[in-house]
Order: sequence, then structure tokens, then C-alpha cells
Amino acid sequence: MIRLYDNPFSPFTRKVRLVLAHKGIEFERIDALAKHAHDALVRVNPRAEVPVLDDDGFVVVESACIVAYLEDRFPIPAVYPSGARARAVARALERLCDTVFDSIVHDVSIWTWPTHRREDAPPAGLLDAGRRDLSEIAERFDSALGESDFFCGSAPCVADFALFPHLSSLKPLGVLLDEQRHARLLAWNRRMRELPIVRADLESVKRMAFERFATGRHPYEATKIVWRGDRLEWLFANGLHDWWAEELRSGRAVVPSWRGGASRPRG
Ligand SMILES: N[C@@H](CCC(=O)N[C@@H](CS)C(=O)NCC(=O)O)C(=O)O
Repeated sequence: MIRLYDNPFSPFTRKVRLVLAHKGIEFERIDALAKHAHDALVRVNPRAEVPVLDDDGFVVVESACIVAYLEDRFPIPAVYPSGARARAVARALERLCDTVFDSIVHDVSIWTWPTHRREDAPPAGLLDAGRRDLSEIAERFDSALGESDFFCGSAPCVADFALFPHLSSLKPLGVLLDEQRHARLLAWNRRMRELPIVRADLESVKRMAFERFATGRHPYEATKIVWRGDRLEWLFANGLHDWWAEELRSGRAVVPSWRGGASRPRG
């Protein structure tokens, strides 16, 4: 039995769910970022991050490693293209989604999270830097797509599944892609939304959002934010280290630890 330590809204778990669905693999999900599941999550991943895959007791951590494992274990239908270079390109696009696209979306979206309901304002310059970089990185994906339907050709591959969750969170952030600058990416987005597995996952995200947040009582952390390295890197590259230091002093920032769970940095 395959069990996914999941969270309905995480872009990394959404990528893995799309790959599982594409391959037609049945799996059980647990919402492992809910507070009551924290100890179970730390047991399989000391960093307390999702996604984690448990395949009959064999545990795989980190979305890219999970996708690679699933591809080896269930090769057909494939999510990597054939040919060493095409695979390297697809993985590089996946990595760009996981490290850069995710970081920007994460860092600018904090004030829109239904979990934290922050009443302060974003630090000066953050949203402008985010809009600028998101538009630029989207342009990069637009040209990587070229005239193809999907990033690796005529069928969706790992790069498509990695990008879609990030792209689908832009509109709620008020970041709009440009009809000219990102024309091919916009067409790709519409194409992705027509895939039955993508539609089904979007429906499940919407349903879960309603279930988790409609009552005003949700099962998640509501104050602290876990700052993984890539997300800090983008913030610091934009000169926002003082703002983050204040977050740290106020006990609102924690970092993942390989020893177990997320905690305040020592020092
Ligand atoms: N590089 C990891 C990133 C995973 C990650 O950042 N997961 C976030 C959710 S999007 C998480 O579990 N954060 C812990 C928390 O918010 O408590 C992957 O690709 O799996």
C-alpha cells in the first residue's frame, strides 16, 4: 500500500499527487501538516516537511526523489522523457520550479494565507520584487515551452506537473501573466486545466480548502513560518534580511532541522 504524507495545498505534494494520478497508482493520503499528525511526520522525515511517500514501509522523502522513485517503480506511463539530454532538461525545469518559483510564490503570499491571517504589511519592496521575478521566470518557462503542447513534447511530463501547482496560485496573489509576454504559457495553462487528472486535483484542493477553513478553526500552525533555505535565499537576495531577523526575534520564524522538526536557529 502506498501512503502519501500529504497536505492538500503544498505545491510539492500537488506535484507528487499529479504524478501518482498520471501513473494510475492508488494511494492513501494523510494531511501530515495538521498539528495532530506532526509526530507521525517527524518519524518518517525529521525535517517535518511534506511530501513523504511510504511504499509498504519503504520511505522516500523530497518530491523530486519521490517522482524519480515512482518512475523507476512504475515506469509506464513515464513522466520523464526518453534520452539523457531531454531528461536532464526536464529535471532542470523541475528544479527551477522547486527552488525558485516556489520560493517567490511562498515569500510574497504569506499575507494571503488563511492559516496565519497576518495583520501586518509586507516589507517595502517585497511584492514589487516578487511580481518582477515571477514575470521573468514565467517568461523563461514560456520560451522553454516553445511551440510544444507540454514541456517534453506532446504528453505532460515531470516539468508540467511541477510547474502547474505554482502557476495556479498566481491569480489568487493578484499576479497576472501577460497575454503577449507569456502567451504560450497561458495556452499551456489552459491545456493543463483540461486534463482530467488536473481537474480532479484542483477540485480536491477547492473542496479541502472549504472543509479546512470554512469554520474558522483549522488544524494547522497559525503563527510560526518554516523558512527552508531556498525561500530564505530569494528573500536575502532582495535585501530583506533585516525584516527576517525581526521575524526571528518575534518567534514567528523557524528553520527545518535534520535532527527533528522545525525550530528557532541557535545563537
Ligand atoms: N524540497 C522539498 C520541499 C518541501 C516543502 O517545502 N514542504 C513544505 C510545504 S510546501 C513543508 O512541508 N513545510 C513544513 C511546514 O510548513 O510546516 C520537496 O521538494 O519535497
